[in-house]
Amino acid sequence: MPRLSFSRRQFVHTLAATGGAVVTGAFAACTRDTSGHSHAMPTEPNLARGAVARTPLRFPPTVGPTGLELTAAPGTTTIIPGKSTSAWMYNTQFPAPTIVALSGGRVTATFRNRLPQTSIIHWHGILADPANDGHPRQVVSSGEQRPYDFTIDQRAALNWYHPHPHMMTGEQVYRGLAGAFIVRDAIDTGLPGNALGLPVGAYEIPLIIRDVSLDSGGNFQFSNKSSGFWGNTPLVNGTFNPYFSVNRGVYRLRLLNGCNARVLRLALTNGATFTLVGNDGGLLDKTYVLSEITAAPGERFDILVDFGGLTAGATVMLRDLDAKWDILRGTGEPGTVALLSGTLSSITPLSAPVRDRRFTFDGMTRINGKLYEIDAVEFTVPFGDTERWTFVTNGNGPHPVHVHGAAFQVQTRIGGRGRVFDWERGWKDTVLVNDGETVEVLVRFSAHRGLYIMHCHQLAHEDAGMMANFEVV
Ligand SMILES: [Cu+2]
Repeated sequence: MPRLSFSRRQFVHTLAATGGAVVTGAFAACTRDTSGHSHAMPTEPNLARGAVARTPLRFPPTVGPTGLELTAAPGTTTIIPGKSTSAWMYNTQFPAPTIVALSGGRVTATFRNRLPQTSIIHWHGILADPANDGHPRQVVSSGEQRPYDFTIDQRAALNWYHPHPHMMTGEQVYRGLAGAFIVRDAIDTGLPGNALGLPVGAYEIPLIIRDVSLDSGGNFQFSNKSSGFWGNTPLVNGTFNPYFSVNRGVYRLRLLNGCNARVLRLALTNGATFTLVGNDGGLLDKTYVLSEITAAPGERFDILVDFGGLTAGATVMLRDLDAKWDILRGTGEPGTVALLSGTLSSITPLSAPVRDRRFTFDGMTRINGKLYEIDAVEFTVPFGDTERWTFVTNGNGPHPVHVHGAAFQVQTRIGGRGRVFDWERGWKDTVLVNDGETVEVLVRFSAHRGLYIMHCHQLAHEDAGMMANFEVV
Protein backbone atom coordinates (compact mmCIF):
# COMPACT_ATOMS: atom_id res chain seq x y z
CA MET A 1 0.00 0.00 0.00
CA PRO A 2 1.32 3.45 -0.81
CA ARG A 3 2.47 5.22 2.27
CA LEU A 4 3.65 8.66 2.98
CA SER A 5 7.13 8.31 4.27
CA PHE A 6 9.41 10.93 5.63
CA SER A 7 12.30 8.68 6.45
CA ARG A 8 14.45 9.29 3.42
CA ARG A 9 15.52 12.72 4.40
CA GLN A 10 14.53 15.03 7.13
CA PHE A 11 12.67 18.12 6.15
CA VAL A 12 11.46 20.75 8.44
CA HIS A 13 8.97 23.35 7.37
CA THR A 14 7.89 26.09 9.61
CA LEU A 15 4.46 27.42 9.91
CA ALA A 16 4.41 30.52 11.99
CA ALA A 17 1.71 32.47 13.62
CA THR A 18 2.00 36.11 14.32
CA GLY A 19 -0.65 37.96 16.19
CA GLY A 20 -3.55 38.89 13.99
CA ALA A 21 -1.84 37.83 10.82
CA VAL A 22 -1.82 34.38 9.29
CA VAL A 23 1.40 33.00 8.07
CA THR A 24 0.99 29.46 7.08
CA GLY A 25 4.59 28.39 7.36
CA ALA A 26 8.14 28.51 6.19
CA PHE A 27 10.52 26.45 4.12
CA ALA A 28 14.29 26.79 4.51
CA ALA A 29 17.16 25.37 2.47
CA CYS A 30 19.26 22.89 4.43
CA THR A 31 22.99 23.33 4.30
CA ARG A 32 24.41 20.53 2.21
CA ASP A 33 27.29 18.83 3.95
CA THR A 34 30.35 17.40 2.16
CA SER A 35 29.04 13.84 2.28
CA GLY A 36 25.98 14.93 0.37
CA HIS A 37 23.63 13.90 3.13
CA SER A 38 21.46 16.25 5.02
CA HIS A 39 20.96 15.93 8.71
CA ALA A 40 17.90 15.78 10.84
CA MET A 41 17.55 19.04 12.65
CA PRO A 42 16.26 18.79 16.18
CA THR A 43 15.67 22.51 16.35
CA GLU A 44 14.88 25.03 13.74
CA PRO A 45 18.03 25.96 11.80
CA ASN A 46 19.09 29.42 10.76
CA LEU A 47 16.78 31.22 13.08
CA ALA A 48 17.10 34.88 12.37
CA ARG A 49 17.63 37.18 15.31
CA GLY A 50 14.30 38.11 16.77
CA ALA A 51 12.46 35.46 14.79
CA VAL A 52 9.75 33.40 16.41
CA ALA A 53 11.00 29.98 17.48
CA ARG A 54 9.11 27.37 15.57
CA THR A 55 8.05 23.78 16.05
CA PRO A 56 8.79 20.95 13.60
CA LEU A 57 5.82 20.41 11.30
CA ARG A 58 3.71 17.52 12.55
CA PHE A 59 2.55 14.74 10.24
CA PRO A 60 -0.48 12.66 11.21
CA PRO A 61 0.02 8.90 11.02
CA THR A 62 -1.23 7.21 7.84
CA VAL A 63 -3.70 4.35 7.89
CA GLY A 64 -5.15 2.02 5.27
CA PRO A 65 -8.82 2.01 4.22
CA THR A 66 -10.01 -1.36 5.49
CA GLY A 67 -10.82 -2.43 9.00
CA LEU A 68 -10.60 1.20 10.05
CA GLU A 69 -11.60 1.96 13.60
CA LEU A 70 -12.32 5.66 13.98
CA THR A 71 -13.25 6.69 17.49
CA ALA A 72 -14.24 10.30 18.13
CA ALA A 73 -13.59 11.24 21.73
CA PRO A 74 -12.46 14.08 23.95
CA GLY A 75 -8.81 14.00 24.87
CA THR A 76 -5.76 16.16 25.20
CA THR A 77 -3.07 17.15 22.76
CA THR A 78 -0.23 19.64 22.72
CA ILE A 79 -0.44 22.66 20.44
CA ILE A 80 1.53 25.29 22.30
CA PRO A 81 4.73 23.66 23.59
CA GLY A 82 4.45 22.92 27.29
CA LYS A 83 0.68 23.34 27.39
CA SER A 84 -2.00 20.70 27.28
CA THR A 85 -5.01 21.38 25.04
CA SER A 86 -8.40 19.73 25.43
CA ALA A 87 -9.55 18.59 22.00
CA TRP A 88 -12.02 16.29 20.28
CA MET A 89 -10.10 13.84 18.15
CA TYR A 90 -10.36 10.74 16.02
CA ASN A 91 -8.15 8.05 17.56
CA THR A 92 -6.53 10.61 19.87
CA GLN A 93 -4.78 12.24 16.88
CA PHE A 94 -4.74 15.97 16.10
CA PRO A 95 -5.21 16.21 13.18
CA ALA A 96 -6.86 12.84 12.55
CA PRO A 97 -4.93 9.99 10.86
CA THR A 98 -4.41 10.38 7.10
CA ILE A 99 -6.32 7.66 5.26
CA VAL A 100 -4.57 6.45 2.10
CA ALA A 101 -6.65 4.33 -0.28
CA LEU A 102 -6.53 3.05 -3.84
CA SER A 103 -9.11 3.97 -6.44
CA GLY A 104 -11.27 0.90 -7.05
CA GLY A 105 -10.66 -0.31 -3.52
CA ARG A 106 -13.03 -0.81 -0.66
CA VAL A 107 -13.32 1.18 2.51
CA THR A 108 -14.53 -0.56 5.65
CA ALA A 109 -14.69 1.38 8.86
CA THR A 110 -16.37 1.49 12.21
CA PHE A 111 -17.12 4.91 13.58
CA ARG A 112 -17.45 5.00 17.35
CA ASN A 113 -18.93 8.10 18.89
CA ARG A 114 -17.51 8.81 22.35
CA LEU A 115 -18.34 12.50 22.15
CA PRO A 116 -20.93 14.00 24.51
CA GLN A 117 -23.20 14.69 21.49
CA THR A 118 -24.29 13.09 18.23
CA SER A 119 -21.91 12.92 15.29
CA ILE A 120 -21.38 11.30 11.90
CA ILE A 121 -18.41 11.12 9.53
CA HIS A 122 -18.67 12.57 6.03
CA TRP A 123 -15.92 11.78 3.51
CA HIS A 124 -15.59 15.14 1.77
CA GLY A 125 -14.77 14.63 -1.91
CA ILE A 126 -15.36 10.89 -1.89
CA LEU A 127 -18.33 9.88 -4.04
CA ALA A 128 -19.72 7.48 -1.47
CA ASP A 129 -23.18 6.03 -1.93
CA PRO A 130 -25.88 7.75 0.15
CA ALA A 131 -25.86 5.08 2.85
CA ASN A 132 -22.19 5.84 3.48
CA ASP A 133 -21.98 9.56 2.75
CA GLY A 134 -22.53 10.66 6.31
CA HIS A 135 -25.77 12.57 5.81
CA PRO A 136 -26.92 14.41 8.95
CA ARG A 137 -29.91 12.04 9.15
CA GLN A 138 -27.43 9.24 9.84
CA VAL A 139 -26.05 10.68 13.07
CA VAL A 140 -24.75 8.30 15.68
CA SER A 141 -25.72 8.92 19.29
CA SER A 142 -23.15 9.38 21.97
CA GLY A 143 -21.84 5.97 22.99
CA GLU A 144 -23.06 4.29 19.79
CA GLN A 145 -21.27 3.18 16.63
CA ARG A 146 -21.88 2.81 12.92
CA PRO A 147 -20.25 0.74 10.19
CA TYR A 148 -19.16 2.10 6.80
CA ASP A 149 -18.59 -0.03 3.73
CA PHE A 150 -18.15 1.52 0.30
CA THR A 151 -16.01 1.36 -2.81
CA ILE A 152 -13.89 4.22 -4.08
CA ASP A 153 -14.69 4.72 -7.73
CA GLN A 154 -13.00 7.99 -8.68
CA ARG A 155 -9.70 9.57 -9.59
CA ALA A 156 -6.76 10.09 -7.29
CA ALA A 157 -7.14 13.23 -5.18
CA LEU A 158 -6.71 14.73 -1.76
CA ASN A 159 -10.03 14.46 0.04
CA TRP A 160 -10.78 14.75 3.73
CA TYR A 161 -13.12 13.52 6.41
CA HIS A 162 -14.92 15.37 9.17
CA PRO A 163 -18.17 15.33 11.17
CA HIS A 164 -21.46 16.36 9.57
CA PRO A 165 -24.17 16.41 12.27
CA HIS A 166 -26.79 19.10 11.77
CA MET A 167 -26.02 22.28 13.74
CA MET A 168 -22.82 20.91 15.33
CA THR A 169 -20.37 20.48 12.45
CA GLY A 170 -18.57 23.75 13.12
CA GLU A 171 -17.74 23.03 16.72
CA GLN A 172 -16.76 19.42 16.11
CA VAL A 173 -14.42 20.28 13.24
CA TYR A 174 -13.02 23.20 15.21
CA ARG A 175 -12.23 21.07 18.24
CA GLY A 176 -10.09 18.78 16.12
CA LEU A 177 -12.18 16.25 14.21
CA ALA A 178 -10.75 16.35 10.68
CA GLY A 179 -8.23 14.38 8.68
CA ALA A 180 -6.88 13.93 5.16
CA PHE A 181 -8.09 11.13 2.88
CA ILE A 182 -5.74 10.55 -0.04
CA VAL A 183 -6.89 8.47 -3.00
CA ARG A 184 -4.24 7.00 -5.30
CA ASP A 185 -4.71 5.58 -8.77
CA ALA A 186 -2.66 4.04 -11.58
CA ILE A 187 -1.29 7.44 -12.64
CA ASP A 188 -0.96 9.27 -9.35
CA THR A 189 0.48 6.30 -7.49
CA GLY A 190 2.45 8.20 -4.89
CA LEU A 191 5.29 5.82 -5.66
CA PRO A 192 8.78 6.38 -7.10
CA GLY A 193 8.81 6.04 -10.87
CA ASN A 194 5.22 7.27 -11.30
CA ALA A 195 4.48 8.18 -14.91
CA LEU A 196 4.28 11.93 -14.36
CA GLY A 197 7.31 12.20 -12.16
CA LEU A 198 5.30 13.62 -9.28
CA PRO A 199 7.38 14.05 -6.13
CA VAL A 200 6.81 11.23 -3.65
CA GLY A 201 7.76 10.16 -0.17
CA ALA A 202 9.41 12.92 1.79
CA TYR A 203 8.77 15.28 -1.12
CA GLU A 204 5.00 14.92 -0.92
CA ILE A 205 3.64 16.91 1.99
CA PRO A 206 0.00 17.12 3.07
CA LEU A 207 -0.68 20.48 4.70
CA ILE A 208 -3.94 20.96 6.54
CA ILE A 209 -4.16 24.66 7.21
CA ARG A 210 -6.67 25.97 9.71
CA ASP A 211 -7.10 28.78 12.17
CA VAL A 212 -7.69 28.59 15.87
CA SER A 213 -7.90 30.84 18.92
CA LEU A 214 -6.23 29.60 22.08
CA ASP A 215 -6.55 30.99 25.58
CA SER A 216 -3.56 31.55 27.85
CA GLY A 217 -3.88 27.98 29.11
CA GLY A 218 -3.61 26.61 25.59
CA ASN A 219 -7.25 25.63 25.22
CA PHE A 220 -9.56 26.34 22.30
CA GLN A 221 -11.73 29.39 22.37
CA PHE A 222 -14.82 29.02 20.24
CA SER A 223 -17.94 30.94 19.40
CA ASN A 224 -20.70 29.42 17.33
CA LYS A 225 -22.32 32.63 16.17
CA SER A 226 -23.60 32.31 12.64
CA SER A 227 -21.39 35.09 11.30
CA GLY A 228 -18.63 32.50 11.49
CA PHE A 229 -15.56 31.71 13.50
CA TRP A 230 -12.25 33.35 12.62
CA GLY A 231 -9.33 32.23 14.74
CA ASN A 232 -6.36 34.46 15.45
CA THR A 233 -3.66 31.83 14.92
CA PRO A 234 -2.88 29.50 12.02
CA LEU A 235 -2.05 25.84 12.55
CA VAL A 236 -0.62 23.54 9.92
CA ASN A 237 -1.19 19.85 10.54
CA GLY A 238 -2.12 20.95 14.04
CA THR A 239 1.31 22.51 14.51
CA PHE A 240 1.67 25.92 16.14
CA ASN A 241 4.40 28.08 14.51
CA PRO A 242 5.68 25.23 12.36
CA TYR A 243 8.84 24.95 10.32
CA PHE A 244 10.00 22.41 7.80
CA SER A 245 13.53 22.25 6.38
CA VAL A 246 13.47 21.42 2.71
CA ASN A 247 16.07 20.19 0.30
CA ARG A 248 16.60 22.35 -2.75
CA GLY A 249 14.32 20.17 -4.83
CA VAL A 250 10.73 20.07 -5.99
CA TYR A 251 8.03 19.39 -3.44
CA ARG A 252 4.42 18.45 -3.91
CA LEU A 253 2.40 20.35 -1.33
CA ARG A 254 -1.12 19.08 -0.89
CA LEU A 255 -3.03 21.92 0.67
CA LEU A 256 -6.38 21.75 2.41
CA ASN A 257 -8.15 24.77 3.83
CA GLY A 258 -9.59 23.23 6.98
CA CYS A 259 -10.70 26.54 8.50
CA ASN A 260 -14.26 26.98 9.73
CA ALA A 261 -14.71 30.25 7.86
CA ARG A 262 -11.44 31.88 6.82
CA VAL A 263 -10.56 32.21 3.14
CA LEU A 264 -6.77 31.98 2.66
CA ARG A 265 -4.80 33.73 -0.06
CA LEU A 266 -1.65 31.65 -0.23
CA ALA A 267 1.69 32.71 -1.68
CA LEU A 268 5.40 32.28 -1.08
CA THR A 269 7.12 35.17 0.63
CA ASN A 270 10.01 35.23 -1.85
CA GLY A 271 7.47 35.98 -4.57
CA ALA A 272 8.36 32.76 -6.39
CA THR A 273 5.85 31.11 -8.63
CA PHE A 274 4.69 27.55 -8.10
CA THR A 275 3.05 24.98 -10.34
CA LEU A 276 -0.55 24.00 -9.79
CA VAL A 277 -1.15 20.36 -10.77
CA GLY A 278 -4.42 19.50 -9.09
CA ASN A 279 -7.34 20.51 -6.90
CA ASP A 280 -10.45 18.98 -5.30
CA GLY A 281 -11.00 16.38 -8.01
CA GLY A 282 -7.38 15.43 -8.64
CA LEU A 283 -4.98 16.26 -11.44
CA LEU A 284 -5.80 19.10 -13.82
CA ASP A 285 -5.51 18.82 -17.60
CA LYS A 286 -2.11 20.47 -17.49
CA THR A 287 0.20 22.44 -15.24
CA TYR A 288 -0.48 26.08 -14.40
CA VAL A 289 2.19 28.45 -13.11
CA LEU A 290 0.81 30.74 -10.40
CA SER A 291 2.02 33.10 -7.73
CA GLU A 292 -0.98 32.86 -5.42
CA ILE A 293 -4.11 30.84 -4.79
CA THR A 294 -7.32 31.76 -3.02
CA ALA A 295 -8.39 28.81 -0.89
CA ALA A 296 -11.85 28.71 0.68
CA PRO A 297 -12.81 26.32 3.48
CA GLY A 298 -13.09 22.79 2.09
CA GLU A 299 -11.03 23.42 -1.04
CA ARG A 300 -7.85 21.44 -1.80
CA PHE A 301 -4.89 22.41 -3.97
CA ASP A 302 -2.01 20.33 -5.20
CA ILE A 303 1.04 22.45 -5.99
CA LEU A 304 4.66 21.82 -6.90
CA VAL A 305 7.15 24.17 -5.32
CA ASP A 306 10.72 24.27 -6.57
CA PHE A 307 13.08 25.13 -3.74
CA GLY A 308 16.05 24.71 -6.10
CA GLY A 309 16.63 28.44 -6.21
CA LEU A 310 17.06 28.75 -2.47
CA THR A 311 20.56 29.32 -1.25
CA ALA A 312 21.58 27.13 1.65
CA GLY A 313 20.01 28.38 4.81
CA ALA A 314 17.66 30.73 3.04
CA THR A 315 14.11 30.82 4.26
CA VAL A 316 10.77 30.99 2.52
CA MET A 317 7.43 31.37 4.16
CA LEU A 318 4.09 30.14 2.99
CA ARG A 319 1.97 33.18 3.71
CA ASP A 320 -1.65 34.14 3.86
CA LEU A 321 -1.55 37.48 2.09
CA ASP A 322 -4.86 38.61 3.52
CA ALA A 323 -4.18 37.95 7.19
CA LYS A 324 -0.44 38.50 6.69
CA TRP A 325 0.26 35.22 8.45
CA ASP A 326 3.54 33.49 7.65
CA ILE A 327 2.28 29.95 7.83
CA LEU A 328 5.27 27.80 7.04
CA ARG A 329 9.02 28.37 6.79
CA GLY A 330 11.44 26.27 4.73
CA THR A 331 15.16 26.01 3.87
CA GLY A 332 16.99 23.58 1.46
CA GLU A 333 19.79 21.86 -0.52
CA PRO A 334 19.98 20.72 -4.17
CA GLY A 335 17.38 18.18 -5.11
CA THR A 336 17.03 15.91 -8.10
CA VAL A 337 13.39 15.96 -9.02
CA ALA A 338 12.64 18.08 -12.07
CA LEU A 339 9.72 20.46 -12.10
CA LEU A 340 7.20 19.06 -14.49
CA SER A 341 5.15 21.01 -16.96
CA GLY A 342 2.65 20.24 -19.66
CA THR A 343 -0.11 17.68 -19.94
CA LEU A 344 -1.19 15.90 -16.77
CA SER A 345 -4.49 14.21 -17.37
CA SER A 346 -7.53 14.04 -19.58
CA ILE A 347 -10.60 15.90 -18.35
CA THR A 348 -13.74 15.58 -20.44
CA PRO A 349 -15.67 18.84 -20.31
CA LEU A 350 -19.28 18.62 -19.26
CA SER A 351 -21.51 20.35 -21.81
CA ALA A 352 -25.06 20.80 -23.07
CA PRO A 353 -26.91 21.01 -19.77
CA VAL A 354 -30.50 19.84 -20.01
CA ARG A 355 -31.71 21.73 -16.97
CA ASP A 356 -30.98 24.88 -14.97
CA ARG A 357 -31.20 25.34 -11.24
CA ARG A 358 -30.55 28.52 -9.34
CA PHE A 359 -29.53 28.68 -5.70
CA THR A 360 -29.39 31.89 -3.72
CA PHE A 361 -27.30 31.85 -0.56
CA ASP A 362 -29.27 34.21 1.61
CA GLY A 363 -27.68 35.95 4.54
CA MET A 364 -26.11 33.49 6.93
CA THR A 365 -28.76 30.81 7.17
CA ARG A 366 -30.79 30.05 4.06
CA ILE A 367 -30.69 28.66 0.54
CA ASN A 368 -33.44 29.91 -1.77
CA GLY A 369 -35.07 31.49 1.24
CA LYS A 370 -35.33 28.24 3.19
CA LEU A 371 -33.70 27.11 6.40
CA TYR A 372 -32.42 23.54 6.29
CA GLU A 373 -35.09 20.94 6.97
CA ILE A 374 -33.46 17.64 7.69
CA ASP A 375 -36.52 15.60 6.69
CA ALA A 376 -37.36 17.50 3.53
CA VAL A 377 -36.20 16.83 -0.03
CA GLU A 378 -35.98 20.17 -1.80
CA PHE A 379 -35.51 18.86 -5.34
CA THR A 380 -34.76 15.75 -7.32
CA VAL A 381 -32.01 15.34 -9.92
CA PRO A 382 -32.28 12.75 -12.69
CA PHE A 383 -29.32 10.38 -12.61
CA GLY A 384 -26.88 11.00 -15.44
CA ASP A 385 -28.27 14.33 -16.63
CA THR A 386 -25.90 17.24 -17.02
CA GLU A 387 -27.33 20.30 -15.26
CA ARG A 388 -26.30 23.92 -14.94
CA TRP A 389 -26.35 25.11 -11.35
CA THR A 390 -26.08 28.82 -10.66
CA PHE A 391 -24.96 30.01 -7.24
CA VAL A 392 -25.84 33.56 -6.19
CA THR A 393 -25.22 35.37 -2.91
CA ASN A 394 -27.55 37.66 -1.07
CA GLY A 395 -24.96 39.02 1.31
CA ASN A 396 -22.89 37.74 4.20
CA GLY A 397 -20.40 35.97 1.95
CA PRO A 398 -17.98 34.46 1.38
CA HIS A 399 -19.98 31.30 0.81
CA PRO A 400 -17.90 28.28 -0.22
CA VAL A 401 -20.54 26.11 -1.89
CA HIS A 402 -20.06 22.36 -1.48
CA VAL A 403 -22.04 19.63 -3.24
CA HIS A 404 -22.12 16.00 -2.13
CA GLY A 405 -22.45 13.07 -4.52
CA ALA A 406 -20.80 14.51 -7.64
CA ALA A 407 -17.96 16.70 -8.81
CA PHE A 408 -18.70 19.74 -10.94
CA GLN A 409 -16.92 21.96 -13.44
CA VAL A 410 -16.89 25.72 -12.88
CA GLN A 411 -18.03 27.60 -15.99
CA THR A 412 -18.31 31.30 -15.23
CA ARG A 413 -18.12 33.85 -12.46
CA ILE A 414 -19.92 37.12 -13.10
CA GLY A 415 -19.54 40.09 -10.77
CA GLY A 416 -17.07 40.37 -7.93
CA ARG A 417 -13.78 38.83 -9.04
CA GLY A 418 -15.37 38.39 -12.45
CA ARG A 419 -13.49 35.35 -13.72
CA VAL A 420 -12.80 31.68 -13.21
CA PHE A 421 -9.30 31.09 -11.91
CA ASP A 422 -6.84 28.42 -13.00
CA TRP A 423 -7.15 26.79 -9.59
CA GLU A 424 -10.88 26.30 -10.26
CA ARG A 425 -10.35 24.26 -13.42
CA GLY A 426 -10.93 20.53 -13.63
CA TRP A 427 -13.18 18.73 -11.17
CA LYS A 428 -14.33 20.59 -8.10
CA ASP A 429 -16.65 19.83 -5.20
CA THR A 430 -16.37 23.21 -3.48
CA VAL A 431 -16.38 26.64 -5.10
CA LEU A 432 -16.04 30.04 -3.49
CA VAL A 433 -18.87 32.49 -4.09
CA ASN A 434 -18.14 35.95 -2.73
CA ASP A 435 -20.75 38.64 -2.28
CA GLY A 436 -21.69 40.12 -5.63
CA GLU A 437 -20.67 37.01 -7.52
CA THR A 438 -22.75 34.66 -9.59
CA VAL A 439 -21.01 31.36 -10.29
CA GLU A 440 -22.21 28.81 -12.80
CA VAL A 441 -21.14 25.18 -12.70
CA LEU A 442 -22.04 22.12 -14.73
CA VAL A 443 -22.71 18.99 -12.72
CA ARG A 444 -23.77 15.44 -13.48
CA PHE A 445 -24.73 12.91 -10.83
CA SER A 446 -23.63 9.61 -12.29
CA ALA A 447 -22.20 7.77 -9.31
CA HIS A 448 -25.18 6.87 -7.11
CA ARG A 449 -28.89 7.46 -6.70
CA GLY A 450 -30.33 8.62 -3.42
CA LEU A 451 -30.21 11.38 -0.84
CA TYR A 452 -27.41 13.95 -0.80
CA ILE A 453 -26.94 17.50 0.40
CA MET A 454 -25.50 20.74 -0.82
CA HIS A 455 -24.48 23.47 1.56
CA CYS A 456 -22.28 26.38 2.42
CA HIS A 457 -18.93 25.21 3.82
CA GLN A 458 -18.64 28.27 6.03
CA LEU A 459 -19.43 25.96 8.89
CA ALA A 460 -21.41 28.45 10.97
CA HIS A 461 -23.64 29.11 7.95
CA GLU A 462 -24.06 25.39 7.40
CA ASP A 463 -24.95 24.83 11.04
CA ALA A 464 -27.41 27.72 11.01
CA GLY A 465 -29.35 26.20 8.13
CA MET A 466 -27.58 27.05 4.85
CA MET A 467 -27.99 23.52 3.56
CA ALA A 468 -30.46 21.65 1.32
CA ASN A 469 -31.33 18.01 0.78
CA PHE A 470 -31.84 16.67 -2.72
CA GLU A 471 -32.32 13.26 -4.21
CA VAL A 472 -30.70 11.74 -7.27
CA VAL A 473 -33.37 9.62 -8.94
CU1 LIG B 1 -22.20 30.72 3.65
